[in-house]
Amino acid sequence: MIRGTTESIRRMIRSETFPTPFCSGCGHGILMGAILRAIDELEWDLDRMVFVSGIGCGGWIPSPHFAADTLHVTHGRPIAFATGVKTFNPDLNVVVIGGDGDIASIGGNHLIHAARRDLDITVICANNLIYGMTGGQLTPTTPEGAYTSTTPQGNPERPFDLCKLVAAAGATYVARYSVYHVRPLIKVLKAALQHKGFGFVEVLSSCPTQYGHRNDLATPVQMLHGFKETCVTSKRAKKMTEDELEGKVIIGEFVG
Ligand SMILES: Cc1ncc(C[n+]2csc(CCOP(=O)(O)OP(=O)(O)O)c2C)c(N)n1
Ligand SMILES: [Mg+2]
Repeated sequence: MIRGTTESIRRMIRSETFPTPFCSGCGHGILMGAILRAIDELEWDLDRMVFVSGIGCGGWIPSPHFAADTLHVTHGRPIAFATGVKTFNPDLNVVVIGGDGDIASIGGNHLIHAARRDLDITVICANNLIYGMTGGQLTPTTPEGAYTSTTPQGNPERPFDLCKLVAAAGATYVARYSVYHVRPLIKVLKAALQHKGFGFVEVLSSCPTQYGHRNDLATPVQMLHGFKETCVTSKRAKKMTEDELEGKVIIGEFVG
């Protein structure tokens, strides 16, 4: 098997599950491809991996698409289930993939305590800034002022910076990129998978259907362009003033 080819990626997908349930322009498909490419480049055996996801569009990324053992569990509880899987089977590579609601809203407490324990799992948060699957309600990561189905006059709340949150809680590998930044994203996914301890990757993902069309980013291209404009690397951010950083999202490897 030659790695990095369409064939080597296809063997990791249950073909009967395609096409995916994602809307056109959804970034979760790009993230799905990046995760599979990371595993392919590492030459890891899917039989030694378990993927755990909760309810939400982000939860569809591994389940039922990955040709591996997948647990599709209660909304907000994938890290709790993953804790059990890893504790009982310490030799398996356990990967949680879920949305910002799943991981950081209803599942927020599991997130910080798994980070505090430095549990040896990888958590990939597909952050589309919204509850995508249930109609576009705000989440703890929705930017201040953003329009959602439950904040028609703009979000009055301050969002979590998930990377700062898990780093403060004790995570030993932390990184963030968007689905626009595919090559560096694959690189940090590989690092997080290989990391011994709690590895966290936040991935800004596009949701033109529920988020974009309410926030002047109605097309898939506008959403990706938005990530290109909004994201600044941690290296560049160091040279920017607080005013210049207003409204920007810092990307890169923060811990590890
Ligand atoms: C215990 C429980 N609470 C609420 C719901 C309803 N629910 C299902 S998915 C979801 C939010 C999905 O948002 P997110 O996790 O960000 O994933 P996305 O669809 O945006 O990828 C909610 C509130 C549920 N299924 N179970
Ligand atoms: Mg979401």
